[in-house]
Order: sequence, then C-alpha cells, then structure tokens
Amino acid sequence: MAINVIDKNQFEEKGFLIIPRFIDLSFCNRMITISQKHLSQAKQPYELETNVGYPGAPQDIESKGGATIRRLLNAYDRHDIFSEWVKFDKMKIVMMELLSSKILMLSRVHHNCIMTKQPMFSSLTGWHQDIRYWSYDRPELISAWLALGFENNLNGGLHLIPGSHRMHFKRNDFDELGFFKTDSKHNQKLIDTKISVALNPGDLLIFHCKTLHSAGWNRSSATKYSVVFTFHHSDNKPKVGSRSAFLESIRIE
Ligand SMILES: O=C(O)CCC(=O)C(=O)O
Repeated sequence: MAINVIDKNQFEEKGFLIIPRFIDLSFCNRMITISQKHLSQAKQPYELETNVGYPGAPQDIESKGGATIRRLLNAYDRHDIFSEWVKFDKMKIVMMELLSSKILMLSRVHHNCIMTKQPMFSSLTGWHQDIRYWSYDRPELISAWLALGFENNLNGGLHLIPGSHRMHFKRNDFDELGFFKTDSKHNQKLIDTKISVALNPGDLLIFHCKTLHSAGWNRSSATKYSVVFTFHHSDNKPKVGSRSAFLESIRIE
C-alpha cells in the first residue's frame, strides 16, 4: 500500500490525517485484552491521573480514584503485540512517506504508551502542541494514534485545530505549562475552528507534533484505549542532555 499524494497533501495542509480501518478488529481486540490485563495488574511502568494533575484528575494518590492509571508506559517493550504493531508494514510505509525518510526512528521517550481513559476518574487535556516538552533539531515529529475502541466526544476523544502546525504563535499565547491560553479572544477564535474526531476501532489518526489538540474526559461507562507512538526522521536528533535524548530512539526495520 502506498499513501497517495492527496493524503500527504492533506496531512501537510491540516497537520493531521485519519486513515479509517487501518488494522483489523481482531488485532485491536488482542491489544485491548493485553491492555486490560496490564491495567488490572497495575503493571509498571505507568502514569497515574494524579501524576498529570489535569482538570478532573483525583487530587492525590490517597484520594478516591487516586490509583487510576492514565497511561501504560513503554508500550514498545511492554508486550510483543505493541512492537508488532509498530513494525506493521503499512504503518512503516505511511510514516516514512510522511516524514520523507528512508529510515524510520521511533521515540521511546515520547508517547510510546497505551492511553487509557477510565470512566470513573478521568481528566481533560487542555489545548497544547506535543512539541512543548520535546527537544529535537527540528520540530518535525509525527504521532500515530490508534483507536482500539470507539472514540468520540462522549468518552474523551480528541479535538484538533486544522492547520495549527503551520501557524506562528507567541510565547505569551501559552501558559507556563505550555497550554494554549483560552482566555484571549484571539486564541478563542482559533479554537472555534476545531474539529472533533470520531474514531472507530482500528482507525488511525496521524498528527504533527505542532498541531494544537485537546481532549475531554470520559463520560461513558467504558474505558477508552488508544495506542500512541511517535516517529521522527533519522537525521532529526534529540538535543543532547534533553529529556528527549533520555532513551535512544529505535530504528524500525
Ligand atoms: O487523551 C487525552 O486526554 C489527550 C492526550 C494528549 O493530547 C497527549 O498526551 O498529548
């Protein structure tokens, strides 16, 4: 399968791309089963809702829901099924095409997780660009967000601002944590152009590290699972000494 030119143009113009039915349901279900098992075993490493501290997250580990897991980290090494997914031929072809790279590098530091959004205790994520905490020679990384189940407004699906990856923002447009401020008319006008993403199991959302996005909390009765990996060109190196360089990226063959 080769990604067609229109898709690449669309990605370059909008900063994201949705490829419906990218993988089959049985593969999704196998990944959900492993994720559920790791959630119930609280298999390390993970990040709690209290660690992110976003609006709606339990206050601390002692409070009700304080042990709710937000992300099962290190997906690549967590189980073979996730590394199998990353090495999926179709995925490699799409990513190499979008990154214009013959060599595909996977960051082990950024994303590399199963995002879980649990119904009882979830939080919302404010508007941000993922690059805010990432340090590379060039701000050119692409994430692949695979929906294992349905994702929509009800269960905390993503919102994205088309074209925001190509916009120039001022430092003052963001707060001290790197969230896009919502209390200015100018920013709000841009936020009004958002699109809310509805994904079916097996759909793949691909987005640029500068695309502004946010997500709500899970108001459904089921946990939402998404597998998220981030890729970069082999000549786009993490800055020495930065968190992005903490673990070496993996060459995906
Ligand atoms: O599912 C969410 O709340 C959004 C997560 C997100 O945007 C991120 O980790 O960059």
